[in-house]
Amino acid sequence: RIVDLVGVQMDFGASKRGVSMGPAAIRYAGLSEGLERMGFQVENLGDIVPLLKGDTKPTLRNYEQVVDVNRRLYHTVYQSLEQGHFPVVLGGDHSIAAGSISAVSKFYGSIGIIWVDAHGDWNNEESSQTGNMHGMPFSAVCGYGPDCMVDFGQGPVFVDVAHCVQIGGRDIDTQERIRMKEAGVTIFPIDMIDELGMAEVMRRAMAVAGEGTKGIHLSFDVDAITPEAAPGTGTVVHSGLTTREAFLAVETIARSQKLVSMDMVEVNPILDERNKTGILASELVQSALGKVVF
Ligand code: DIR
Ligand code: MN
Ligand code: MN
Ligand code: MN
Repeated sequence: RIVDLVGVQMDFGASKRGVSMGPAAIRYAGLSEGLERMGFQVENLGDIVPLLKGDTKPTLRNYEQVVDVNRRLYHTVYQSLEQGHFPVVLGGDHSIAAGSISAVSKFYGSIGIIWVDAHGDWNNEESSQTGNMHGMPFSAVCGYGPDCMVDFGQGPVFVDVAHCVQIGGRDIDTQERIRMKEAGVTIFPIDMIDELGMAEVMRRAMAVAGEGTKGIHLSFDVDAITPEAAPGTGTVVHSGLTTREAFLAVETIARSQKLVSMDMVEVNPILDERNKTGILASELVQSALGKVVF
């Protein structure tokens, strides 16, 4: 099986700079080597680099650079899938999930999404308090806007919210929460993980995302994990997933054999401690692809 690694040096979707160096940090942590030890053939597609300048507006900050990168990522991921490869997208801020998921959804027609994140990423240009586009991709890929993030002239195929799961949420904006509930996303916020345990949450999540779909896309924002374990990210939120809960989540997805693509995003090396978060991200990708503990 061939894994395509594509980095996206994007930080224009976030308020803090530096998450653009995330792909390098995850690569330095030994991701290719680890995947090769697991028996994968790894094709390194290099990094997508944003335009130096572009248009912006208060409700969609740096939208021209964000849209341009997503359009290029869309084509890269689509080509990867056409070749029968497994695309792994390394961020970069989370706005890039719009391009990667658009490609997976267009290719398969019907997919499920598992979105692991402290945030909902379910804003659009009206509901967002910041205009930061990394807070919008989940909404965009499900057809709730902003459409510019997912419409590259290909005829976007939106993901059915009936197969979408949010895991680890604990910092959701007021309007965003209303929009998520109205849309009908299945949500396992952090307090529900406390109560049910991650094993049960993942059993339920796999049923929602996996049953009746051709495959699952995992979009993993490292800020889902508690800041003590993952300090290298731009919008830390206290009391998040433990590392073991995070590994249980991705190991469960791996065992299902339904994973067809993934993003690992929001690793910011400027804010990290000796690449702790980059190393964790690299390990989580390997586990999502089936690395076993014993
Ligand atoms: C906030 C923060 N909900 C926003 N979002 C994210 O700007 O829309 N932070 N994704 O990582
Ligand atoms: Mn996110
Ligand atoms: Mn987040
Ligand atoms: Mn269905």
